[in-house]
Amino acid sequence: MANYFHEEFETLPRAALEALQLKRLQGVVARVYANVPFYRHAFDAAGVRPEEIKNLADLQRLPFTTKQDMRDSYPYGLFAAPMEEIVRIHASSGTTGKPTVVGYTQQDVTTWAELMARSFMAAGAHKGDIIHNAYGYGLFTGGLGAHYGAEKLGASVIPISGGNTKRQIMIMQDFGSTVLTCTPSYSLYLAEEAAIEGVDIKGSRLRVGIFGAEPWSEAMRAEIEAKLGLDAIDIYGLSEIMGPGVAIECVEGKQGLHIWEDHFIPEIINPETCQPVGEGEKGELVITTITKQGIPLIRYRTRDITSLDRTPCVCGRTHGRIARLSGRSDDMIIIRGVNVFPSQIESILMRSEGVEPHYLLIVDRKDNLDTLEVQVEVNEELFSDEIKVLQSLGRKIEKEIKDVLGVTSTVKLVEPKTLQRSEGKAKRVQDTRKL
Ligand code: DLL
Repeated sequence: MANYFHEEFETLPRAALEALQLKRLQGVVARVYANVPFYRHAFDAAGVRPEEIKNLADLQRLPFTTKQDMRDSYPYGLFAAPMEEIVRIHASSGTTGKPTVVGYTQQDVTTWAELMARSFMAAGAHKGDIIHNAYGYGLFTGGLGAHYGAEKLGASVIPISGGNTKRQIMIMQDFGSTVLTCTPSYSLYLAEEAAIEGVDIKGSRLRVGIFGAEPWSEAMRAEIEAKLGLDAIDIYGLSEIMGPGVAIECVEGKQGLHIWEDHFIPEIINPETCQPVGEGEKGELVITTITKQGIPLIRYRTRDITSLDRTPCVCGRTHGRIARLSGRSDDMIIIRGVNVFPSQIESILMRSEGVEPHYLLIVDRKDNLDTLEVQVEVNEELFSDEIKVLQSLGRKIEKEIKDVLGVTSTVKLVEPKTLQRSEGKAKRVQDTRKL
């Protein structure tokens, strides 16, 4: 049987969970209507009054909230609590313009720590663990989010943050870290540096890795588990909604990420029509926060693509599971009209022997035609092989990309350790068309 942090809430029967959701939803809708002019105007424009939310289906009568709405209210316009009540501020960097700002009340910070502690337990971590937290500390929610959750769990947390990889390896060995928290790409970088230093990371005390903040694939999980000798668990979250700990896989199932439905109501919509998709179908994840005070969000469009599964899980948790996130609708690259997610290419690359999980997609436009170059590292052995062997592997991957995705590409197999490594979110796409 699984270990729970909040057994009662994590295993609530569906009917009780929905009753709780409705009560909390009614509360938050009334609160934002009273306190946030943006929502008052938006609900009035949609012709819905808070008291008309009588069941969970009524949620669909409310308008969506978008990242643009957050930008337009920069920095504090969507806050529903007075500034004196806000004890923490985080922000997500964003690639364009101003960051998206979020504020937490004391209660929000407590809820977050509890949900992260829940997430740690679902992943198989517990009191007594030594948690090596290599998510960046700062405005990014990864570092502090995991930190307070680890403390709430009662584990010992090493607030190492990102960077200085050699030192991280030494500390991990000397301090006896049992749990690693960082981006999946950084975990591989750590494994690679450990090998250079002659450290047997696979033989270390690490038992669980809790990886998220960027898309990764099932193939990458296999690679990480093989190189680091741990259970690699997928964790999801976004600063707008809370930070890490919105959803996580359970170590028993590793089949989708439980989204904590007593705090968040998930919906999956067709991003074009904004209508709900059929059960189990893929679409854009929309989340309503039902307990947040600082900045509650109603029907927030995450842009993340997934599906929702409410079939029972082996771990006994009753909260629905979202499928591994295949990418953001705005990370999707359109090459000659074909929609491509970097994670799809990653899956193809990872199937090839000798190919390393370090890659970069370069999209360009030549003579009005989009071009895709896939740069990927190969291991030493392959790289020192005959040029013919390399060429034939490159062609094999090109063919597979064409067969699976319908896109023509040029695959460039590059020398080991030449592509840029990242301590946080990996940069997988360089789209020079926009320049
Ligand atoms: O990345 C929060 C986080 C920190 C999650 C640490 C997990 C671990 P943001 O910087 O606001 O917050 O970025 C949120 O990152 O909308 C997704 O597109 C992406 N993302 C987060 N987790 C995953 C994941 C944090 N497990 C954005 N798989 C989200 C795929 C993910 N994408």
